[in-house]
Amino acid sequence: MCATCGCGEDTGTRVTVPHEHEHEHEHEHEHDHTHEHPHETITLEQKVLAKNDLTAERNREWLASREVLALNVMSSPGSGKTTLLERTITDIGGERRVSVVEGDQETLLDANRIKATGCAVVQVNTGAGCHLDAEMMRDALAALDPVPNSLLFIENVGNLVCPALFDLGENGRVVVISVTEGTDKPLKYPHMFAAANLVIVNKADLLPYVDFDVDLFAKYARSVNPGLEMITLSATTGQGIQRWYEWISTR
Ligand SMILES: Nc1nc2c(ncn2[C@@H]2O[C@H](COP(=O)(O)OP(=O)(O)OP(=O)(O)O)[C@@H](O)[C@H]2O)c(=O)[nH]1
Ligand SMILES: [Zn+2]
Ligand SMILES: [Zn+2]
Ligand SMILES: [Zn+2]
Ligand SMILES: [Zn+2]
Repeated sequence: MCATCGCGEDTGTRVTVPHEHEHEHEHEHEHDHTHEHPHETITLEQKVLAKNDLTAERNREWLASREVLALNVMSSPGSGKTTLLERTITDIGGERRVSVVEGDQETLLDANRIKATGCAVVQVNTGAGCHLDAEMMRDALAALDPVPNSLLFIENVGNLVCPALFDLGENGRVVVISVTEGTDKPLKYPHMFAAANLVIVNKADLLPYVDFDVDLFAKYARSVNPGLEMITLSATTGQGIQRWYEWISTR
């Protein structure tokens, strides 16, 4: 259960037993239930989000005043966020100053990996929390103090749910999905994909070994976010990664 955002509280959640039959057919048989098929929704305390949005707006102004481009990178645990950032910093860090805010419940492991690339980094540990919020971002910005005209990556806590709901004041949202996670993720976690500006399909080197369907995935993702851009790449082999760098340079 999430202690920070209230997403574990039972407000707005429903338990639904799926039908045994598909709904392609006309229903000629009698039903003693209605045919509303509620989707599970997350209802957050409006006050929590309103307060967060206010702080996020201040963060955005602060970033704009320094002309810092901040990209919020979100994914499930292990999709390859840190690996992608390590490679990105190594490849383009010479052209443009880069710094990183790392979010994890515990440990400095990711911050140490980023630090090893020579990049400025701060780690935010959220303890019981499952996402970064705008106050954490504000504190991280104060500690990191990114230089003007630089690029700032925020690696959010590995979670496809709550990070989607908390504006940090970033300029862009990048969702990373790896090909081992399954084609259906946009349908199961629509909020995350609806909130994204770009989806990176990572671990493309593993495509020959898994049943991930890139085209179907794109179709699902665009069903919740029609204008969504998508780049398929491998953070370890580097295949397809140039398009990611081009995307950053157009922001
Ligand atoms: N084959 C393959 N493995 C990858 C790729 N990118 C990352 N990995 C591996 O996936 C594992 C997780 O990568 P991380 O970069 O730590 O993932 P993360 O999203 O930062 O994980 P959390 O911070 O824990 O949420 C590691 O073993 C990586 O080596 C890729 O493109 N191809
Ligand atoms: Zn949560
Ligand atoms: Zn029915
Ligand atoms: Zn990581
Ligand atoms: Zn949360």
